Amino acid sequence: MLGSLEVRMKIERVELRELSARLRFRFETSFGSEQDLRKLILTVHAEGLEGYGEVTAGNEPGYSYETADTAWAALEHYVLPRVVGRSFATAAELLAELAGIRGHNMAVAALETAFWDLQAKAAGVPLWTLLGGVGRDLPVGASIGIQASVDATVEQALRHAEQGYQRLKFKIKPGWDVAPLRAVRSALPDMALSVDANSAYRLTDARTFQLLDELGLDYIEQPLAHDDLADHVKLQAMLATPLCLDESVHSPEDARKALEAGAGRVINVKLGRVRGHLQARRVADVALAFGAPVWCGGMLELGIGRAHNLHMTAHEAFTLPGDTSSASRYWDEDIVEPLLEAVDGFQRLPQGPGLGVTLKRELIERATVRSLTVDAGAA
Ligand code: OSB
Ligand code: MG
Repeated sequence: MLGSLEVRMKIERVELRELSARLRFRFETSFGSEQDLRKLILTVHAEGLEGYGEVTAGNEPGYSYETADTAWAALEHYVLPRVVGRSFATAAELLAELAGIRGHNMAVAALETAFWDLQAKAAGVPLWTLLGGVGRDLPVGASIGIQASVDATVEQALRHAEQGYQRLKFKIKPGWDVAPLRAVRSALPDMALSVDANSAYRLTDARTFQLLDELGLDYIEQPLAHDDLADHVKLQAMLATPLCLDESVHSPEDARKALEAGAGRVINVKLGRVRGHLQARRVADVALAFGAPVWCGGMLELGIGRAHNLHMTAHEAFTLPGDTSSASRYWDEDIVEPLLEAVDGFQRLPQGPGLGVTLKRELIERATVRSLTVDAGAA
């Protein structure tokens, strides 16, 4: 019992919305290319307060089997009916109620993170304090999509380095890897660089990674299959560069097994992928126990998800720059105030109770494609 920080709250009503959001750039990865994104946000009403959560699924099942549509269906049919009208004192209690739902972590995380926002608002404290974080400015990098040419890649690299980003990560795919990274390395000899393959390679591509190994990258993110650890162990043994796992880690148990086996040495934590703040903190604790650095990944979030990422990143295990770059890189207008902007390569922790952001309601209304309200009376 955390005493006054733990408040039993009855979930009276949940509003789910799908928003249409256009990125300022087309974002290409090894699994596809997107610009017009379908984003789900939810508002949980309890004890006169509002908690906010965001679904981080993409439009298509390329990064994960979850999509905006599967998350909508999971929330409507399985998640919300189990919790609306019920009271919970902790996120652990809330997750226990949802234990019968296998997977659909991004759908569950939207609710779980909104519940944390409510708890922090009830306690009158910023969310990061409730999560056990350390008050500090958060170093951030930028994730740069596959570009049309090597020159365009170098240009992006120079632009983002000039903006102060503390690590640049480049998306790669077979046939688009060594050449662009060599060019970026010679343009920025001292910059912290990484690559993210989003599972596009196989162990038979080891030669490519041996060439990348010569470029002094901070890490190579998720080179092999999303459901693989065994081949990651073999690849890691051939390389000096640490492997970083993203798609392979859905739980603290996954993180422990991966680090024990030597499948990687760095962990990317994403709230949606691991089911929310409580599990994210447990993943971070596992990594800390292994001495493996952790950082906060991104899913092209709107302001609600971006704010949740920042609060999560306050945990002491998050020592490497995250992907939580400036909101204005992604969007002409974001749905929250204040705008979450990096200054000289650091994001500030939002202050004020809970998430520490307010919703721009008119903008959200205009962007809404569909909405659903589940309330205690109807549930
Ligand atoms: O693998 O980290 C990834 C975006 C969508 C899906 C997966 C990934 C990403 C990114 C972008 O790398 C991170 C961001 O800038 O939000
Ligand atoms: Mg990744």
